[in-house]
Amino acid sequence: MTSQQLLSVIEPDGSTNGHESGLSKDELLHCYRTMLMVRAFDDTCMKLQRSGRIGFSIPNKGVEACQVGAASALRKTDWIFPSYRDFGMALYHGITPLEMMHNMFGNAKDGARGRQMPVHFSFVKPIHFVSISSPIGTHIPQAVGTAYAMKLRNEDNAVLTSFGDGGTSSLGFHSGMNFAAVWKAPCVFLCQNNGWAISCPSSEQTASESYAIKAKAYGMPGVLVDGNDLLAMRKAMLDALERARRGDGPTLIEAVTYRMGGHSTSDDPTRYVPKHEVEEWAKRDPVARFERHLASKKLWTKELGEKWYGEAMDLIAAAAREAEATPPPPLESIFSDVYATVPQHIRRQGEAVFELARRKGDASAGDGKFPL
Ligand SMILES: Cc1ncc(C[n+]2csc(CCOP(=O)(O)OP(=O)(O)O)c2C)c(N)n1
Ligand SMILES: [Mg+2]
Repeated sequence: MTSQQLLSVIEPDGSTNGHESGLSKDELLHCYRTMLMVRAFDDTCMKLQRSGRIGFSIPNKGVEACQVGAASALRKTDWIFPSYRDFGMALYHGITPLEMMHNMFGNAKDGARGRQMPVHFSFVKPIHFVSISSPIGTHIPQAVGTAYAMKLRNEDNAVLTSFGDGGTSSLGFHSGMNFAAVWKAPCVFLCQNNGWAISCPSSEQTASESYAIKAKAYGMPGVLVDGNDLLAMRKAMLDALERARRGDGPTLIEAVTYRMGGHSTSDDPTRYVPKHEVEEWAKRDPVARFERHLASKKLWTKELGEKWYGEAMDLIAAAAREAEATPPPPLESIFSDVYATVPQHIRRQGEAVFELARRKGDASAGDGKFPL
C-alpha cells in the first residue's frame, strides 16, 4: 500500500471526474483504434509464433492504455526511448503494422535488416522512436543524455523513456534518474508497473512503498497513475511534459497496470501467476474502460468495436503475408551495410564467406546447417 493518491480520470461508468482530455472526437477514436490495433497485432503474432513462422513476440495485452495515453501527449518531434512492450507508442504516431511486421520477420525491408530480434523496432525516421534495447534499463541514461543535449541546444523537444517495474532495479535507472534531476533534463521517466518482471512479482522487486516514491530521493516529482485509464495517463504525461519544456526538469510517472499475458512467447505465465489475479485485473481491462468512456460520449457501440477489430485483424494479416513473402537481406549486406568502401582485408574475408555459402547453401534461422 502507498500513501500517495492514484491519479484516475475515467469513472467506472465511463464519465470523467472533471479533467478535460483536450482530445477531439477524431483523436479519441484514433486512441481507441490504436489500442485495437495493438491487440490485433498481439493476437496475430502469437499465432505466427506458435505456427513457427516468426521466432518471438512480446504480448501487450493489459498495458495498451499506458502506451497510447502516454504517446497521445507527445509531439511528433519529441523522442521516445521505449521498452520492448510499447507497440502502441509507435502505432499511435503513424508507424504501420506492415513496417512492424517487416521487423518481426527480419526481412530486407526491416529497418534493422534482420539484425535485431523481433519486436526490437527502430523507427527514428519519420518519428523519433529509438531502437529497443534488450538489456534492461540501458536505454534510460541514453534518453537522459539526449534530453540534456536538447537542453544545451535550446530545443523545445522532450524525451520519454519507458521501462518496467523490473527496470527500476537496473543501474541505468539510478544513474539516469540522478543525472536527469541534477541537469534538469527535459525527460519523463515512465515506469509501467505491470506487477511482474518475468516471474518476479513486484513485491520482491522493491521494498519501497511504491515506485513513484523513488523520485523523491533524486529530487524530482513522482506521480502515481492508474495505468489502465488512458486519460489519466495522458494527463500525467501532459503535466510532466509541460514541466520538462519549461526547464523545471524530469518527472517519474508510475503507471499501475497489469500484464494480462505472458512475458513473451517463450514464457508460460500459468506456472507462476495466480489465476485469481488475472481474473481480478481482467475486470479492469483498459480497452473496455475506454470503450465505456467513448460510449458515454455516444462514440462507441459494440458493433463498432467488433467491426474495427475485424478490420485491424485483416490489415495485420495482409501485413504478415507481405512481410513473410519479402526476402531476407542479401548475405553481402553484412559488409556493404557497414562500410561505404569495403576495405581490402574485409573484402577477402567476405569473398571466402560467399564462396562457402555458394558451396554449402545459405543459412535459415534455426536450421543449424550453415557451417559457420
Ligand atoms: C540487464 C538484464 N537483466 C536481465 C534481463 C532478462 N530480462 C528480460 S525482460 C526481464 C524482466 C523485466 O521486467 P520489467 O522491467 O518489469 O518489464 P516487463 O517485462 O514487465 O514489461 C528480465 C529480467 C535482461 N534482458 N537484461
Ligand atoms: Mg513488469
